[in-house]
Amino acid sequence: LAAPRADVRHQAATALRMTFIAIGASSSPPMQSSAVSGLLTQLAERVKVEPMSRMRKIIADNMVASKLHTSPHVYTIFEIDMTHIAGLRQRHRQAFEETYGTKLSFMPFIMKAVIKGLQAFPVVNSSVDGDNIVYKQDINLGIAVALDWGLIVPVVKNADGLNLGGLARALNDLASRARSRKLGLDEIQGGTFTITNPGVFGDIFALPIINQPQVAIQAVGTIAKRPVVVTDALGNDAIAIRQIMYSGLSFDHRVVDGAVGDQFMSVVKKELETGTFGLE
Ligand code: CO6
Repeated sequence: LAAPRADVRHQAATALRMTFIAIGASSSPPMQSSAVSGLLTQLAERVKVEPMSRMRKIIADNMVASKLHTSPHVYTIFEIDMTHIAGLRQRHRQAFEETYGTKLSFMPFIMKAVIKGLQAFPVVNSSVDGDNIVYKQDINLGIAVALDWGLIVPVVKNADGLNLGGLARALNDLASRARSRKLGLDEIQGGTFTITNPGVFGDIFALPIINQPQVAIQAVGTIAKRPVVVTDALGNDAIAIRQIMYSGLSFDHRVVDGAVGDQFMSVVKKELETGTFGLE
């Protein structure tokens, strides 16, 4: 069917608006204004209007509350050389899977490095309560998991007590149950810091919105081979192919100053570039 001409659509929309005004003035229950404007919009433009799902609405409300009404966001981006981690992963992948019965992706390494950063700078693992800073004694890592129908952030509780195998098991279990809608309410609560990995979609770097009541969130971009300048022990420069990742930290300037955000990221970077992760 051909779409009605714009003037016809406009006349229809006007007629419908009059009808709604008349209905609104009668004793029938008033129609919700969003439903009315949705119908009018459908008539006036070629669009499809659908109500937000419950999950979409919660995400929308939380994002507005965090960014506009709660945390003054500050951002920093670090370049991290993941060649060392890629090598560790390659060398230990098979034995790891045999020992722990789960795959070894980049994420458990990133989680471990983040834990080290949070231990060095506990304010990044805090919350704000009125005029108080609440330092969380446990490190509960929220991990953003993309779903076909939205986004959820299950929490690896007491992540600082887990080794690489424990982190990988917890992450893969939570992510797979998130995707099959089998998470309990307590498994999406109590996070003290969040990591999001939009790098799986090819994202170079991201500056995400803080997941309240936390004060920081780290995003990891795609890990890709890039030409970089390296300097050897004698001071000679060369261009080398390295596995580079850009990682963004969004933090709440009420309690985390720029220097602390950067120092936290320096610890994460150093750990990822040189740490042994209990593997070697
Ligand atoms: N770079 C390159 N390759 C990657 C990366 C990065 N950053 N991350 C994972 N991978 C690879 C990984 O190694 C796997 O490859 P193979 O080893 O060859 O199998 C593959 O991608 C799939 O990884 P997988 O998703 O299975 O596992 P991973 O443990 O790395 O991640 C997850 C688990 C739950 C974090 C992830 O699956 C996921 O859902 N990520 C999306 C997170 C998301 O949607 N975040 C919110 C939106 S983004 O907030 C955002 C500010 C904005 C933009």
